[in-house]
Amino acid sequence: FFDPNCDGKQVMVHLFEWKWTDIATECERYLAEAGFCGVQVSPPSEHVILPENNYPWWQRYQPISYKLYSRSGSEADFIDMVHRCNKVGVRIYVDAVVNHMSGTGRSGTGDGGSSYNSNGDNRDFPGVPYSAEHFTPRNQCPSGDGNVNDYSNPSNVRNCYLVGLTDLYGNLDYVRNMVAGYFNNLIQIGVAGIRIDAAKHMWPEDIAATLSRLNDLPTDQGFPAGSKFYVFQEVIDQNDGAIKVDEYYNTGYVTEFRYCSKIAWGIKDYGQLGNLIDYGWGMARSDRAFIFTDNHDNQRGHGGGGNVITHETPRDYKQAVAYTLAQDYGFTRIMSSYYFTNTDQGPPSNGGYSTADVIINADGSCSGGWVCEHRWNVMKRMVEFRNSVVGTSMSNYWNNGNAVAFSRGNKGFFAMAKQGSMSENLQTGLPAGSYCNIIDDCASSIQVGSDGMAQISINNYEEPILAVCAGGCG
Ligand code: ARE
Ligand code: CA
Repeated sequence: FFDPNCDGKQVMVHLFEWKWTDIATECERYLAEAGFCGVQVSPPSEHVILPENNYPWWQRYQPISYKLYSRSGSEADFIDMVHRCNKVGVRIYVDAVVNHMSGTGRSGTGDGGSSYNSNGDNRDFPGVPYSAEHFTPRNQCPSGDGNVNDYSNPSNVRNCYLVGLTDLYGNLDYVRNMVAGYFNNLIQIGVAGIRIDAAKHMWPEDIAATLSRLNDLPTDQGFPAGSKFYVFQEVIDQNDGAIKVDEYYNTGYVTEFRYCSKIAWGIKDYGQLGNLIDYGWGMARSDRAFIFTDNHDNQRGHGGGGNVITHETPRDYKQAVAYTLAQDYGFTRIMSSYYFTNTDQGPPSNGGYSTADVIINADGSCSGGWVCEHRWNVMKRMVEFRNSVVGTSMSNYWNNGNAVAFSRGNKGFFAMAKQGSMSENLQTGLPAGSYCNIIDDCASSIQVGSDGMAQISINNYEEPILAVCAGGCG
């Protein structure tokens, strides 16, 4: 569960709410060449449809079956996407919602034709099928109203209903088999791994028992024999409750949300950049930490949002992502968003439920309401940098409060200047030679002497970043 199965590549992108047809094309026209490991896709499982809330993005976090019919497209579109992306070496990671089904008080029919009824005491999901006996018994949940409301109590967090979502009883063999069946179907199609949504609200032993039922990845989709599903688990541990990320180390990586706050502080106050990884804080060990500057929740104030940097402040955001990809902690994901004015607002649409195509402009940027951070030049270049320096650690760390620099072994060197300019003679750790800055597409370069020293100059207000690699990046 620990290998992302992408030939050592280091960065995944979340194409939040993109349609399967657009993702397939994006793998072929951009992601493969840019060196991305893969794509986290929005939940593909059949979900509630909520016209009364104007089809919010979060309707996909209320599954009604494990059929692959969602707002992003049909099962056939999904399979075609996985196959086309695998063919060009870009992996697909599914956002798997298996802690719960729909919210209470809902009924209807999904895109795959499955009916559901969670009104009153009904828990009918014939598309799986699940019925009332498959949901966590009320007497297992210590809260007064049956909902999660006490994060200091593991039974409350894991046995009660998260924001009113009907909680699956993961202790049952039946439930474990149904969830494992869903995952094995994804595996058979060629999906390389999953994000486990709301893993914090599931018992680690239930996750382990479910994953123990999984098959190896299929060799006919280009995976070496014996490859295992990659797993990263959404556990929001901000030192604010009883559940700790390290309870989940046996079943995969864990989301490290403290990193989001830390990088935001670091960009505001460069002096803090040296202290991003704080094991005293309980941050996950590097070979289990799944990190990102922001995600689909905290960029819009859901899921403990707040002090994070997003695409809305592009200059800061470029620095935050650049630093995240330059340093050596964790496995990294970058966000690709759509513009919104309302935090519930769904993706750009053709009116109603139908998601609009992503429009690619002649200069490679996006329009039609899609931000496409992953296509910004700084992000693209830093993906090349991270892939090029894999396996090295940070050294020659230098920070004067306004600018920061470090080497990645003898393979790469990175520098960044908060005010837009710097000029310092620094140890690069690189062999003597001339190296060009990939961030400005090699318009500038540095000359490293036989002692490894170089004059490091940055003069670029919008993108005050320098990244060079021995032998070129990417
Ligand atoms: C929606 C409505 C609710 C309604 C519910 C059921 O907003 O009002 O009661 O439906 O009908 C997303 C949205 C929710 C949405 C849900 C289902 O964010 O608003 O509810 O979909 O449609 C906790 C969890 C963490 C979770 C965050 C949001 O620990 O797992 O809350 N994140 C994931 C996803 C979300 C998704 C879900 C889970 C549900 O990434 O996108 O919800 O599938 C502290 C704690 C954290 C806690 C955080 C916020 O930081 O430490 O544990 O996160 O506060 O409460
Ligand atoms: Ca639960």
